[in-house]
Formats: sequence, structure tokens, C-alpha cells
Amino acid sequence: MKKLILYNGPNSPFGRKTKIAALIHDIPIEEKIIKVQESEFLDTFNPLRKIPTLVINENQTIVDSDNICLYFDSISQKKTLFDQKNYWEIMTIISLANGLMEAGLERRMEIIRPSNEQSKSFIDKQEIRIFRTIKWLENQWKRHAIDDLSMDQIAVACALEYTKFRFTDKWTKDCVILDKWLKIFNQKDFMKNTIPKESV
Ligand SMILES: N[C@@H](CCC(=O)N[C@@H](CS)C(=O)NCC(=O)O)C(=O)O
Repeated sequence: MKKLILYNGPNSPFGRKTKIAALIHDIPIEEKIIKVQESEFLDTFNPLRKIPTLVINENQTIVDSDNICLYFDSISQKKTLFDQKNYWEIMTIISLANGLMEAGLERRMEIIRPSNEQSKSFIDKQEIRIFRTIKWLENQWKRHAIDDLSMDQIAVACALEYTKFRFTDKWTKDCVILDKWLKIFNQKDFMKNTIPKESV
């Protein structure tokens, strides 16, 4: 059995995706919650110093949440979360969910800067991107009708929850399909067991 250490943050939406993939595939991981800005040791494994970062047997690194999820999928005996039949659709929706997370994160990083250093146009751009992407997902969302669990559903759920956590749930008013789907999806154990614990 390989030793898998997942360096993660307390409330990273990217990290949440990887934890959910490990739970679904029943892969034992040791999760280490770190303060990424202060974690110089991580640079040896991941020079970008970003979480999540997976370290296998203390010598091999897997960087980027999507690669980590694909790795768990590749070593699992369970059903894939990246069904070949819908592979490109799944990957595209995952990329949109990642973009939603990034926009939320960038917005957050900007608003916690000293007020004289903040750019309102940058914040506006991220907020417009967030609303536009959620609306696009609402108009396209068919995967709620599909029983099979796939990685894009997990990524979208993590991105929407992160948007609520860090920004707003205003979008739920005109995105009723997504909102309804998310409420049901949130009942799954892997969602309940990965709710961010801290609000830092
Ligand atoms: N593309 C990366 C994005 C990861 C990412 O942006 N992580 C953030 C936390 S949510 C981070 O480590 N930020 C640290 C920093 O920018 O200093 C992935 O999917 O894993």
C-alpha cells in the first residue's frame, strides 16, 4: 500500500474535490492541513507552492487537483468518475468549475488587500465571470438527471459551495435548476463529510 499524503488547506475548493475523489474511491490518504503561504517545505514537492499537492511515498509528487483526482481514479477498483463516453464533456465542465473557483479565490485575495491597493475593476470582472459561468451551467445542466456520479458534478458542487461560502448565494434565485440539484447533492455523505471547517 502506497503512503499518500495530501497537503491541503482548511477550505480549498480544489482540495475538497480531491478529498471527495479519495472518499468515493475508498483510497486512504493522510491529509495534512497547512498554511500554504508559510509552508516553505512544500516548495521541494511543488515549486508553485499550491494546495492541494499529493506526495506519494515521500518521493513522487502529483500537482493540480485534476491530476490528483485522475490518479485516484487510476489506482481504484471502483467505477470511474471520468466515464470515457462523456469524457470531453466531463473535462470541460470540470474546467469551468475550476474557473469559477479561481474567480472566487482571486476576488477574495483582492478584497483582503489594503483598500488603497484594491482594484474595483478587477473585482467586478471576477464577479461578472462568476455570475456568467453559473448562469451558463444553469442553462446547460443536464447531469442532475443522470444517476451516474461523475467528476464534473463533484467539481460543480464544490465550486458552487465555495461561491456561497466566500461570495454570495444570490445566484440561487435565477438558477433554480442548479440550486435544486445542489441541495440534493449536498445530502451525500462525501459532501457532508468535507464541509470546510474554518472560515479563514
Ligand atoms: N490549478 C490548481 C489550483 C490550486 C490553487 O489555486 N490553490 C490555492 C488555494 S485554494 C493555493 O494554493 N494558493 C496559494 C497561493 O496562491 O499562494 C489545482 O487545481 O489544484
